[in-house]
Amino acid sequence: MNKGFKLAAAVLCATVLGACGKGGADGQAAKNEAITVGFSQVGAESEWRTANTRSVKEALAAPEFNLKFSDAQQKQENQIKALRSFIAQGVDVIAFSPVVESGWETVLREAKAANIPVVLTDRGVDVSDDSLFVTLIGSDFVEEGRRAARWLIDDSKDSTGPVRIVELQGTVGSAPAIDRMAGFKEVIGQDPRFSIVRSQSGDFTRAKGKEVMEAFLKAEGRDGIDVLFAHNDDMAIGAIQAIEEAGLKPGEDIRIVSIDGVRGAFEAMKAGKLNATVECNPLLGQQLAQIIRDVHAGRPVPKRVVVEEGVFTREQAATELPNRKY
Ligand code: GYE
Repeated sequence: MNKGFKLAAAVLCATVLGACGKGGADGQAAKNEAITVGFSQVGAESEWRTANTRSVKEALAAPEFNLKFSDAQQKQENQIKALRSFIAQGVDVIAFSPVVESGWETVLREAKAANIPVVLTDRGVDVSDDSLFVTLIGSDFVEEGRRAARWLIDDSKDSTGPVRIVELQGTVGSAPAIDRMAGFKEVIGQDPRFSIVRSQSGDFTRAKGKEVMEAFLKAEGRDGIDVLFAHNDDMAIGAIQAIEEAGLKPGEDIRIVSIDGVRGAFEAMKAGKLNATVECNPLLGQQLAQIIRDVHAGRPVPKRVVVEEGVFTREQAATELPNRKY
């Protein structure tokens, strides 16, 4: 900033402050005003997402917050529109869970130019300039993929033969699909018994999970698949239906490991149809609210906040089910 401009800015501030100073009450009102947050959600594609939306809405409630919530129905163009509308409305903070990783530079620059801080939740973005967002609160998806693979290796310790895996991937280009695949492959790749024979996106939904699993079964035959790795529980639950309709026993004829740890997965494990789930916690609302408070107050925040998570198996399902919060 050049000197002349700084001076002009100082004078302007003094003038504005003077105006506010007249009635102290005005200043007070401004201080207690709700923080307006524009939140752009991915969609309502899974049990995980529903729990995440509930958590965000509960934590960003009135009177402390004025939440503008927008559902993108899994389309990036809808999210970009929502972000532009938040910028036009001059919200205090933008928070969003980016459906895919790439293609955000332009709109994030627009937010920066408008001086609106952007907080990422759940999924990350791929940008060259990471000053375009303040922080990312969410899980370590690579580690989740590794955990699924480690469970599988452990569960296969008594077998010597080849293990043919089919993979139901999440939304193409999304951070969890890219990272879970990478983490899983990294660990599986160290053991020559394992091979991924087919891999396709089921877009994180039950319906697509079922459809793609049907195609896998058709292509590989009844005996061609030993294991299903699904990037989320919903796709695994859809696939379980396809496996049963093909006359096979999910959890036995085909072992299944998925990610999220939602209630539906615990029920499927209790019924013996799903072997294990890697936890991915959707209850990010409170942490998000705190980060937004800090950002709004100008306090420093860490660039990355990682959520703590575990792994659950069929043996633990019945005991753990009553404790589940999503
Ligand atoms: O695993 C899946 C959802 O981004 C972590 O999105 C999230 C994923 C979650 O649709 O169920």
